[in-house]
Amino acid sequence: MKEQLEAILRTATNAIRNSAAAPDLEALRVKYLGKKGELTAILKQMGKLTAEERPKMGKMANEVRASLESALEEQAAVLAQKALEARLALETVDVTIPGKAVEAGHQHPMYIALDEFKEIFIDMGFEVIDGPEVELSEYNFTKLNTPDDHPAREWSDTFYLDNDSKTLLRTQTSPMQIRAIERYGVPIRMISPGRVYRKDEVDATHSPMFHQVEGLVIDKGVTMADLKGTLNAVIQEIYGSGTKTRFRPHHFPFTEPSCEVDVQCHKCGGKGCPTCKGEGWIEALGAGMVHPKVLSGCGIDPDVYSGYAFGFGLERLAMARYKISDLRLIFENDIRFLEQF
Ligand code: 2NL
Repeated sequence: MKEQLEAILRTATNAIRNSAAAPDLEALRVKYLGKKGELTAILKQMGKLTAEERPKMGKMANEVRASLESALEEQAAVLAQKALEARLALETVDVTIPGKAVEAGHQHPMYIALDEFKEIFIDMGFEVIDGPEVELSEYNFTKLNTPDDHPAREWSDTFYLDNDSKTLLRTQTSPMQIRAIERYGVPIRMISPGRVYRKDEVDATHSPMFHQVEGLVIDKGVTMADLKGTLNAVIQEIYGSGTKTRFRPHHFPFTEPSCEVDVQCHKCGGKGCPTCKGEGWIEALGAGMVHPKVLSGCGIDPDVYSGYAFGFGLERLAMARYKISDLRLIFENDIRFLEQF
């Protein structure tokens, strides 16, 4: 019997130490220590022993049971630890895996140009003021000395929003300048950039929506010399110092006198080339002295105050600045185009 008990201790301990999972361990406990287990089977044979051997074998059997129970406990702890380690390994987050790159875009080239432009004027003490795109005809036309019968008010040119031609999509940003005069009074020194709308067919140089920047200065004693001096200074900033300009007489209903300002062609230096269409000059903007009727319409005495104003298309400026050949590229938002700036 002694040999049997020693054999059980050996094989059972081995089996326990080698078991790989908790259910195996339970099966071993049943196999050796259970009611129908091997150790129990041996104890049932105790009756056959002599009175002298019985207590010895009983003691030995108890020691084997205790030893196997503690082996089972130890192995259970080992397996639990292994299971935990396996789970942790499985759930590890690999912080070294590169993340998904966020593709950041950038400002649209035309707005880069606008920001540079605003900066130039802010440095000269101008304020930037914007306003509504849906306007009253009164502000878009009447207060700008463009009466009811003026051809600029044609239905064929303007997006009216009602049958009485009272509301419209502004055709210029000047109505906001009128609003600014009325709200803040004079003296005033401002620029007013924004979207404007005209019934034009889309082509390489036209779009029914485009951006305009207008400027306005009203104070006592403002003259055409201030207009020329300021615009010349701005053009040197935008087109490079030494750029030659030409002020040509023109007509706008809201200014008197009026002019258009050309810059000498940067490509040919004035000789004439495809860029300037053989002219040697490229039209940059329109300007003039604010019409006395516009001033008095805003409640300002034209005998005391005078001012100048100007306006130009932002797309055209950006196209010249970045050598963009087709206006449509500015609006199509083709990534391949935008990425170049
Ligand atoms: C052009 C020329 C111009 C103005 C805009 C203006 C505004 C007020 C009073 C008087 Cl509040 N004038 N704006 C003046 C001259 C020219 O724009 O070629 N625009 C597309």
